[in-house]
Amino acid sequence: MKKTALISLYDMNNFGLRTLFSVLDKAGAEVDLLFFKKGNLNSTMDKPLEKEIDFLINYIKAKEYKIVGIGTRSSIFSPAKEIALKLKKLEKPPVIVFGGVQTTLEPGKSLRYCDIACVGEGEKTILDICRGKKLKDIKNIFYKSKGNIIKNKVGVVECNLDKIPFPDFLDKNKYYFQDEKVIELKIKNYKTGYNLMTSRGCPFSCTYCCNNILRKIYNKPYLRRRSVENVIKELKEAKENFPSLLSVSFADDVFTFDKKWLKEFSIRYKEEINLPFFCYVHPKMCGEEEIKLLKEAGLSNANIGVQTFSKRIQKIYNRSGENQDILKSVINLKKYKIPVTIDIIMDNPMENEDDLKETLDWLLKIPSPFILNTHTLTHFPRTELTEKFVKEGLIKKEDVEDELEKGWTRWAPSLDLRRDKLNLFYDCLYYLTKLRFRSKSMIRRIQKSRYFRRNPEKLANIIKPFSFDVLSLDWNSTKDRTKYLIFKGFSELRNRGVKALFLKMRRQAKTPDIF
Ligand code: B12
Ligand code: SF4
Repeated sequence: MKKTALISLYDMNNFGLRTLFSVLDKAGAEVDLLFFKKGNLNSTMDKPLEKEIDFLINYIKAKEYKIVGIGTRSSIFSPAKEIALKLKKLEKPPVIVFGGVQTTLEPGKSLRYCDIACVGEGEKTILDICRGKKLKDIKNIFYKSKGNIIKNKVGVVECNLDKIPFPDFLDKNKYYFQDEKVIELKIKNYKTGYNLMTSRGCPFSCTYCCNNILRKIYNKPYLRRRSVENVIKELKEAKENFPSLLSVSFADDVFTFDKKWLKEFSIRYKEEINLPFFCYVHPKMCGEEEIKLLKEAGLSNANIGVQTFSKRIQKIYNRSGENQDILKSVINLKKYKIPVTIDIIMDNPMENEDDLKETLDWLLKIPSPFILNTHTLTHFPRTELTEKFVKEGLIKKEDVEDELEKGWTRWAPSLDLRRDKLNLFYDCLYYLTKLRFRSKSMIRRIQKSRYFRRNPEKLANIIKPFSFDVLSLDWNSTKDRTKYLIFKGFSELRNRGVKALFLKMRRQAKTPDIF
């Protein structure tokens, strides 16, 4: 088998590449997983310096990899392109394979830089490539041959997810590249949180989301789930491998689909794993029964994608459902004392003040406090909404995410001064709704203020000092730790007690910066 390097860009987790690593490693291939830079704690990223890319290229050259596979996402497509272009200039360039969501959406664009584009899931594909199978016989790829693009059968999926090996989180053959340095990973004794997915695909098809188009590219069944047995097995291994584990995070797009699965999971997770966990829920699949099951299993916090309360925009997003039911889901989560994060999408050029008002009215019906992330609408390639916006002239082709790369700097930018005045004004009002000691009449008064409407940046600057972002905390700084105690500590003290709170803070402070 050919010596292979897999490159993860700005993502230390990357289940996709860690799974491909497992597949190759188990088949006896010589394979390394190279993590090129990491994202910032607040989910933004710093662009790579040219010398950092050169350092990586020299490393690849010295190691004489025959195949280099790069995972691509739209928001960080440019470093993939730069690395590939530089690799191509080497005297003996490796075969360059691109995969991941961006390449699946736009394989033609990827083929401008790589030799083989993996369209869809890559477990079988990467194995076939490393084994040197003839390209014409490999499924899920487009490739170049004599100046032509050859399109093989793509979108082929593994129906039984239990057959796929677990992503490999161990330190062996994993290297981290940052600031012209290569660091051998030694995370065994530091890893406090374990992330995993129990499913692939999503039951919904929101018009702005990649699932909207991926479900058309992938063969059926698009939505698949691992057995509870298989998930518990992975978690048991994780507990053995990482003695410091404190929590689990399920990254499934929607964790709460399939009540029968949830019932079995809830009992076994509590009995056999018993660690607090996080998951994403969907307002349409988050009734009291589901919440009760999750709470019994150990759900410690959840994220619910509301996106908008405007009925008109919900239609445009293909997110049907009654606002009353969404509200009920959020209230139920709070009833079971599950801290909840609500996601709202802003900066939609089709949204007018009536839509923004409708969202504000409903946010005011939610008992505070809650966490609210106001995201910016990102135009991912080929989704129904992006195509509609381009066609109607609301955005230009350069605004599509594989060109614009908004995700580098603007993922959940609450109170982001780059917003237009109306969006920033409502962002401020939304922000006020989540505060513990909010005053509805004060929010309504501000809503009527002509001064703040004209100068929303002034309002944002007044509110900003009250904002608190756990993710960007420096746990070694006394100032930040005190801030944490003031903003979050009291609720944690109430939920878990003094000992657990200080243990958590000490563990976080000891955890090296790269995790
Ligand atoms: C978990 C997650 C995260 C986590 C961690 C990532 C991780 N993997 O652990 C965090 C929070 C860090 C994150 C961050 C971001 N994410 Co995210 N994330 C996801 C999520 C929910 C799961 C990703 C995943 O692991 N999927 C399962 C694996 C098995 O699938 P996969 O990665 O696609 O890999 C398979 C194939 O694509 C292929 N493949 C992948 N790479 C390669 C490489 C080669 C060489 C080959 C041959 C094949 C191959 O084989 C894999 C196995 O079959 C997805 C949604 C989703 N359901 O996929 C969004 C998703 C990938 N994220 C998205 C976005 C936008 C982001 C951010 C840009 C947001 C931001 N600004 O912070 C960042 C970018 C981070 C980065 N550096 O890439 C978008 C990407 C859209 C796009 N067009 O690119 C998605 C699709 C969500 C969505 N529906 O819009 N994310
Ligand atoms: S529910 Fe979430 S992951 Fe699923 S299609 Fe809608 S936005 Fe995408």
